[in-house]
Amino acid sequence: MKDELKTRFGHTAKDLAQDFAEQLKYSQDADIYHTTAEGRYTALALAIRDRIVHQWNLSRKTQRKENAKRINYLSLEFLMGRAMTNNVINLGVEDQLKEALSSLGYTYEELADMEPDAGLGNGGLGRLAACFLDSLATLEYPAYGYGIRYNYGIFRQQIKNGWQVEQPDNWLRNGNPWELKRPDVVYTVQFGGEVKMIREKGKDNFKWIGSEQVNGVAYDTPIVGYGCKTVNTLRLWSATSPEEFNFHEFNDGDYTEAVRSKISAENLSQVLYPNDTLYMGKELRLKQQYFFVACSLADIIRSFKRRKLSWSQFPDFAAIQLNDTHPSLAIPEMMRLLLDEEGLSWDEAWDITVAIMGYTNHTLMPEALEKWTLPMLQSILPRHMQIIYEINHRFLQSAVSFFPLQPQVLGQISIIEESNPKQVRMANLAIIGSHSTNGVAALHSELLKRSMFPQFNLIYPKRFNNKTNGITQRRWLLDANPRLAQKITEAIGDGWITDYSQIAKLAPFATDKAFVSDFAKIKLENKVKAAAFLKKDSGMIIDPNTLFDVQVKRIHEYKRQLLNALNIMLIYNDIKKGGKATENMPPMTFLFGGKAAPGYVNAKLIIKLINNIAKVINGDSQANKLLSIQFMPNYRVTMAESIIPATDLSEQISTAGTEASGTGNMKFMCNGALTIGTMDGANVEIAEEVGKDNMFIFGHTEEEISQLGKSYNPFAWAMGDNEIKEAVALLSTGYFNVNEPNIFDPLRKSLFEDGDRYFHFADLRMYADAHKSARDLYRGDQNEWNRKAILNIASSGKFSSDRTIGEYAKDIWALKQCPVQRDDGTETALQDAMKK
Ligand code: KUQ
Repeated sequence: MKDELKTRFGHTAKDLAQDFAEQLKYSQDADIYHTTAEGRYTALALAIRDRIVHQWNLSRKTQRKENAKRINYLSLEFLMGRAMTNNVINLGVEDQLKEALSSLGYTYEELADMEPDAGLGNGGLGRLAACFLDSLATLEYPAYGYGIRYNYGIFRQQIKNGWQVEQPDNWLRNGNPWELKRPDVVYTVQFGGEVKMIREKGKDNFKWIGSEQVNGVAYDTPIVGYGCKTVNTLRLWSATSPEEFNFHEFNDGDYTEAVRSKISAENLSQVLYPNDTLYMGKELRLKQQYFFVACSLADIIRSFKRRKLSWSQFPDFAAIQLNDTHPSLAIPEMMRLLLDEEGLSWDEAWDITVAIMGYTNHTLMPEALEKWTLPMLQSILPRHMQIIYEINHRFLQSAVSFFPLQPQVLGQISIIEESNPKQVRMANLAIIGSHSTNGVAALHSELLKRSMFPQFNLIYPKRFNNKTNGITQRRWLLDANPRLAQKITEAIGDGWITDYSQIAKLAPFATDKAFVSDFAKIKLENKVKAAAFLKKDSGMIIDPNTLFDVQVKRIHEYKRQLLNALNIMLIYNDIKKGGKATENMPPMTFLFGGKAAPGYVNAKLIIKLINNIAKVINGDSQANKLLSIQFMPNYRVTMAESIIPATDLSEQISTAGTEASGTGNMKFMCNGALTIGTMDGANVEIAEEVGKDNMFIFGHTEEEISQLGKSYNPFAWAMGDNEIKEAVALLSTGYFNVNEPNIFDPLRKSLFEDGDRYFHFADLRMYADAHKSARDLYRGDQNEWNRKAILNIASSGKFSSDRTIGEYAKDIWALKQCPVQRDDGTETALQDAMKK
């Protein structure tokens, strides 16, 4: 019998076809001719997952055996997108799989296209976490990502009459074949109640007795490193009601109350808050934060305790990185666990906490700063509030010597803001309670020290550091742009896939006739593919034989989609007048994409304005020969993978000093788009790498903006330039909203009456001129354009998240790589089954 059992898990096309067919038959109860598209996708995903699980197990065992330190990346967002194509590439079975499926009469792309995006994030911050997981696994660092398994991710965006309409994103509707529920990994989290002091052995002990309990159950998703050696874990918590709690009320006869509290517990992990760079002090959000922090720390501590070491060694085995302040309750929670549960002294607990925690700041925007009102924190987390007070007390005492006789400075750096009601400043807590505070690009990190936290920098000069963001070249080039990836590999070998600094070897090919012409051909093919994607996705029709000018990112005033829109008005006006600025213009398609926070009125108005401009211009038989304006509904990771490789001109035009880093800028760069942008965020470093001559840099620098400051008069800037004046008149006179009077008044008001906070008019002339030089170059010298595009790719080596993660590992986490042997599990699947 033993010998007759056939093993699975092989990697030939035949093995894969066999397993796919078996999954269809046994997990979907269908044969290959009678099944739904969803069923085929799920069957294929399960067949692939089977090939990952053994290596996953082996990775865990190896990391444990080697006593390896592990990084625990705490993030309220992981914007993963699709898993299938990424996993297939990293497993190294793409060719075999295509063959297997075609032998059964299916196409791989068709099945892969059935997968919904895992949209558990808003924008750059969540996608950064996803890129980091890919790099951590590929570089073989032991790592867990911890977050929330939201039942609903970022909303699906529809456009109706030009307005954004939000639809729920029920991404788990058909189940999720990539995750494994771990019913045995479950922790109980409490809220509310009160803190009792119990005196024991001459020591005060605090006992927190909550009034509400919620269970967190782990759902694990494997994170496959390229080459499938290390497979790490993304562990997401789902909230359920604790059994006992229900039974209690059930037995009291209050069935409805039991059901109600069960539902209320489950509310916690229902939905991702759709605000990007915008803080809203909602109680449910605070509970989400504590819920996932408490489950994650309990899990990290359980895993440390298995090693049976002393607490002082804890920081040698675990590092915790806080992705923004969203998980900053980890600091008081760690203190609570070490003090109240483990009985350590304050000083012991504090040293451990500070040594383990690292904090990444992602923004300077004041409206994103998290400040919980003290009464809310107090009522939901009474013990944490006590601990925060004690942390603050000790901190302020130690800070006095830095600022003698300056009580107002102490007031600024205090964790507690003496407002009414009082507020708890989570960023201050995060800086004080961690050994490292990093920004996400050089300029941003400088500004953190210089303008946002100068006093903290004085107290803790060694804590502040920079970790310039990066992106994974495996998803954003190898996976998203396979034809270009293939060309690059033919030119310089495939070392760039895991060592992206090697992309520099591409530089000489910028003037290689054959390579340049292949590059141009691939760009056009990608445009044709992107056009087909958009046609299918939203019925949109665009012409691949035009310059693709793309601005895709969250809609936010500081990102200045409005600047782009104003420039389009200038261009339009010039075309109508037969002016000079457009006389030799190449035909262009302006593509916009991005979601607005549902409560952000001006962001939603910007979407409406773009759509109205599109309607007028696309319907104007004179203008539409040269101009097509498109708003692509429901921008998401999967759309980015299609549109970015097709882009000629990448719009990165935020007001200098406002975009912490940007990561879309890097994705465009490595796919051979030229950047038109300001000296903001990582654009500064992109300019350093590729040279300003190979970009279209414009606008006031951060210094110049801050010098303009209060004396800035947008009206004078706008009216002093005749063409801008005419374009503005289009907006003011309602040219784009003849049937909807006054709807854009709030935008006009923000520009002219409220002082144009983001300096649109200070930069518009320079932007228009830079844009014209881009158009001229594209029209006039395709070879030169392509040379610059290829130089951009060749200069993008710095912007791999592999580089970023290497720096975090060395400077912040003291983390070592832990190599895992590759083993396809062909034999052990059977051996394990017979082990018992
Ligand atoms: C804030 N802050 C609250 C959700 C997201 C937030 C809720 O992080 C990117 C940067 C980018 C920055 C973004 C960010 N998201 C900051 C946020 O705006 O510039 O590239 C990753 O660091």
